Amino acid sequence: MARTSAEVEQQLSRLEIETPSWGYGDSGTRFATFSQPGCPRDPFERIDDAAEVHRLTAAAPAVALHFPWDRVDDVAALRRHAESHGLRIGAVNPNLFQEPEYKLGSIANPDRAVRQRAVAHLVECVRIATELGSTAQSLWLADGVNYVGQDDLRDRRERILECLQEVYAELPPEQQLLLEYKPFEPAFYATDLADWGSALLFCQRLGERAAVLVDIGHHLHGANIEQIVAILAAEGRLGGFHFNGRRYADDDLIVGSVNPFELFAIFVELGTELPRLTIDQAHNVEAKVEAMTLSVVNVQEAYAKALLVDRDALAAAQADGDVLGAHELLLDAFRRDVRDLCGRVRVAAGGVADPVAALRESGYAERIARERGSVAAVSAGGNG
Ligand code: AOS
Ligand code: ZN
Ligand code: ZN
Ligand code: ZN
Repeated sequence: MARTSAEVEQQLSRLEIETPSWGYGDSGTRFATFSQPGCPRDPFERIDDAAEVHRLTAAAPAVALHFPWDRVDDVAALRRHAESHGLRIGAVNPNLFQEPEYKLGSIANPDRAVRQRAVAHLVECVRIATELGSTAQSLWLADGVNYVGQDDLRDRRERILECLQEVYAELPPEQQLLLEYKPFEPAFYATDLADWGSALLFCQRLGERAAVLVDIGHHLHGANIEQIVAILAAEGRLGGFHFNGRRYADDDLIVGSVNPFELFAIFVELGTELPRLTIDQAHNVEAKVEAMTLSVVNVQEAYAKALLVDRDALAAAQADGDVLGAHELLLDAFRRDVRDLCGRVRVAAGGVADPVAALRESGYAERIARERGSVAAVSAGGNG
């Protein structure tokens, strides 16, 4: 039987999405960064923006942080600030890509001293996460090589494994180690953690609390992300998502803006066993808080539609070999208009029916622009 509306609403009200602190700051391409008025000036203001998204959607109670970008003298104050806004700290994201000494890699670097400093940063992030009450280290490695023969691919794997083992040994029991893969960029010939398989192999070598993080934009064209989800979930190694929209590569656009059917299919695959769901977007030209709000709404709608799938009928159609009958059950759910249903869930949880409209009416963007001012010019390319 299909779930009733009330059952769907009940399940949907448990959906929790993390928004990324870095998604509220200015970001750009390698060509330019267009600074927006009201751009948060520090981690506290980034948390304020995350709080606004949660106030409207009632589904974004956690904020993922990035170090050193979110570094402050008093880490406990950051936690208190988040909690005073009804938020908790989500995953901690160490930075292994910005130091000039990482030119040839961080934990895959041929130079042992560089690897040791990278590990020291990772261990420091474990300590920061503990202080913040965070339950995950979320690692993305920019490590890779640009040319055939540039470095020994097997040695690089060994170096990574050794370093990750050191970090894993430092993890307190409540923290997971999430490994994010990406096929290319910034390296163009061989990325050390290029796909879900490479990430999974490392996780299996590390231990039970290591799991794979799937970023929607980190796949080659035609990749079947929902099947990757099925495999990782079946292996107990699906650590979570970085949600965003992509058409070409790591575009980091609004979730569901390019391929809402894929997002829906991912939620169908997940069922009600949801892993950590984080948004990872870089807003270059769109209004940031609004973009993040719309992403949360799009995720809610995709999940609501997936919850409407008649699972019993689907299982029966699949068992009968009813190819299009099964497919049509998914289409039926995908075509449902769930906007009112999602609005009711948000209102019941203390949010609003139409978050994007409410955000515009509230004048939040104008207020932060007034209070925080603006960095007028176009600056050199920032990080996405
Ligand atoms: C990079 O492409 C990734 O998606 C990472 O998740 C990255 O760490 C994130 O954008 C924050 O820097
Ligand atoms: Zn605040
Ligand atoms: Zn990501
Ligand atoms: Zn990315």
